[in-house]
Amino acid sequence: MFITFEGIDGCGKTTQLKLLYPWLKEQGLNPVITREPGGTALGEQIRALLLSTQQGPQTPAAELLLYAAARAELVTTVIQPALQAGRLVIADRFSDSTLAYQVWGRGLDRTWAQRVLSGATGDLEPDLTLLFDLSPAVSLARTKRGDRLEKESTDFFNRVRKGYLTLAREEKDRIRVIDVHHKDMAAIQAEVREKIGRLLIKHA
Ligand code: Z5A
Repeated sequence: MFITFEGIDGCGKTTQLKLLYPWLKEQGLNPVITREPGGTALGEQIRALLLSTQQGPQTPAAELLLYAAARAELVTTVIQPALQAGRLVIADRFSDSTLAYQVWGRGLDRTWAQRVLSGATGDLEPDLTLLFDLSPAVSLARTKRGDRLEKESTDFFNRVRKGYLTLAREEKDRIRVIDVHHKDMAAIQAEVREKIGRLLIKHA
């Protein structure tokens, strides 16, 4: 099974993934946890480039292709082997990030982006995506706003959020939205466990 966590910067998804891990171990699972961009030696180098304020890509197309290159490496060398071995894989970001950030955020053509992603992932789709929905007004106050993406404007993050919510409307079965406004970490974690627990029971 393949699960992804998505949302704008500062939405709390990485915190939730850390809280989830011991619970999954208690359930007898030994999940593979990964993040994007990154998760492989090449991916971590691409990540450094993408987040660098000095060496990062100058064009949206180059940006998208770098995310896609990191993902191709991750899918082939980490995610698919783990899935084939029957492991649960959870990724902090996957293809929905590219659609939300590079298509809605940067304005790239969706059809082209989807063709590139299809080639990079071999059409791998998550079984479940948890979208942590938070307004940029709240999330950006939580981030350090130091890396290249974090320096983007509130308008940019509003477009990214709109992209995510559009994707969630289009794919109601796969993408489950968790509204994280005015909720503490424990309350959000209870929702995460409930949604993942259902999927685990369905696939037991
Ligand atoms: N990107 C892209 O453009 N295209 C792509 O295809 C992909 C990615 C894959 C990766 O940066 C950047 O690349 C990202 C999208 C873009 N850029 N942006 N902007 P990253 O990996 O460094 O970062 P990230 O994934 O965006 O976020 P993160 O650092 O992992 O943060 P988070 O998961 O969103 O949030 P967090 O670290 O769990 O929490 C943030 C803070 O809020 C932290 O201090 C927590 O203690 C606090 N927090 C968490 N939950 C709560 C609640 N409930 N209440 C109050 N405070 C909370």
